[in-house]
Amino acid sequence: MATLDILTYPNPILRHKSTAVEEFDSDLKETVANMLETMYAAPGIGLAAIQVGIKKRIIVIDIEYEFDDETNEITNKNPRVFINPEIVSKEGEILYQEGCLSVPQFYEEVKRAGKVCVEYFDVEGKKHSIEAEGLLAVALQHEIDHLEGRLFIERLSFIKAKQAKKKLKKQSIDE
Ligand code: QAP
Ligand code: CO
Repeated sequence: MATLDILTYPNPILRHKSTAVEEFDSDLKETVANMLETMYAAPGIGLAAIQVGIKKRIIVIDIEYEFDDETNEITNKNPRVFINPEIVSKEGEILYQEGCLSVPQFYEEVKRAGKVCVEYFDVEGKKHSIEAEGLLAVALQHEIDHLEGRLFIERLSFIKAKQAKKKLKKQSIDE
């Protein structure tokens, strides 16, 4: 296993549309394992393959794990893997303060569907569907956006998007 480098805004690769996984082989399992390791190391709660430069429709999410300050170890891991995910229905609304490992140090509220039904495959190629609400629904929509080359800063209101671009531009000059 290895941690991978995370691409950051404004890297144009983050704009690419990812393509479907067709072979559920050992390469896929290795990619998933590396993505999980990268997410936990960051630390983050979600990661799409394109964020580590892999143009495949693969997402990992863990919204449950905690960090134990005494042992310096991650506990209560609940890694979720979604291959070729598809939102088949959405309803309601949720406003959530989002961040992104590819847009470090920047957080802003985004409005999304409050509840989604997502069909996906596991690493073995078996099909599943999940109904998600709250944080998991937000995470799924945020990560599925990455597969389409879309970042959460494009989902902000026009005025907030402008402020965000200005701030991010300044950050990349300053650093
Ligand atoms: C996407 O985001 C997400 O700026 C995952 O300096 C966002 O893991 C899912 C992070 C909101 C659900 C709700 C961001 C870490 C992590 C930063 C992340 C940073 C360090 C973001
Ligand atoms: Co993101």
